[in-house]
Amino acid sequence: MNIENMKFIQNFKKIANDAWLKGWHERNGGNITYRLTQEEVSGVKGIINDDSEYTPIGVTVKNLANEYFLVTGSGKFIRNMTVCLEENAGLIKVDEKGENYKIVWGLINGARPTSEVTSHLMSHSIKKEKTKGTYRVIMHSHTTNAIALTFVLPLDGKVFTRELWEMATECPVVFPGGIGIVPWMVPGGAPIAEATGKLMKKHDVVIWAHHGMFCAGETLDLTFGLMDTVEKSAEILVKVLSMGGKKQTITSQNFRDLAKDFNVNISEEYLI
Ligand code: 2HA
Ligand code: ZN
Repeated sequence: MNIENMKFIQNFKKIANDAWLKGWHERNGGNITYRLTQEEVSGVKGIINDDSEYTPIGVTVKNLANEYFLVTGSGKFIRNMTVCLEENAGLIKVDEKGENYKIVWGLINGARPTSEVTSHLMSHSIKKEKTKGTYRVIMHSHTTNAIALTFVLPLDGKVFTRELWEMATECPVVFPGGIGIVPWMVPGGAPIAEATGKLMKKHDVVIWAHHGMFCAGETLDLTFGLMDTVEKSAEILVKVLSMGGKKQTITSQNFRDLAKDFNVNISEEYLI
């Protein structure tokens, strides 16, 4: 079977293109990774090349031993994922210790996995543990409005969560776990991966101040939808602040009523 016809590849290209059209991925900005299912790994067995060298991940992710990921390439443009996937993305395999990875398909002509591969794998590891393996996607986007807010709001996850929940009624239903904030850090290494991973224990959404957003989810569609919902809410907040700020809003009691009717758990820490 041609890998390009496989459903997960088609879904990956679809959300990459949708995210590009949203304006979240200028030049080589942002990166997406997907952990393959057992069936998908079996499906690609015939085309993978096991000969490449291992590269250190930079952190240890024991529970990802022998897992396969579809990853975008370092310096590659999200808008080109639909043009030629094997030039711009590839499959990597993690070794049995969870310390190294190797490229087994794609990333041709000397391309490397995303510069944020350490943050992605760290977050995958934490989500796999926390969700008993149901989460498979990490997406990092340069979402304009969420970034803009990191210049204005205090860099406090409780403040971001509450402000963004208030901007759209469905928000606490879509991200009841709230948002974590990483203060500005040098991207691309183990320290920012550890900081992001720590927040991923509690949240599906982590914002990197003055840089972008990380979202985690079960499927490519759900993860894109989460990113889209948070960014839409951030856009409303930017408009509200530009019009002079809130004159009325959704109250803590409104949120409690919503939680009851929609059967979601909303932590009281956001409802003070
Ligand atoms: O350029 O988004 O964070 C890729 C990135 C780095
Ligand atoms: Zn980035």
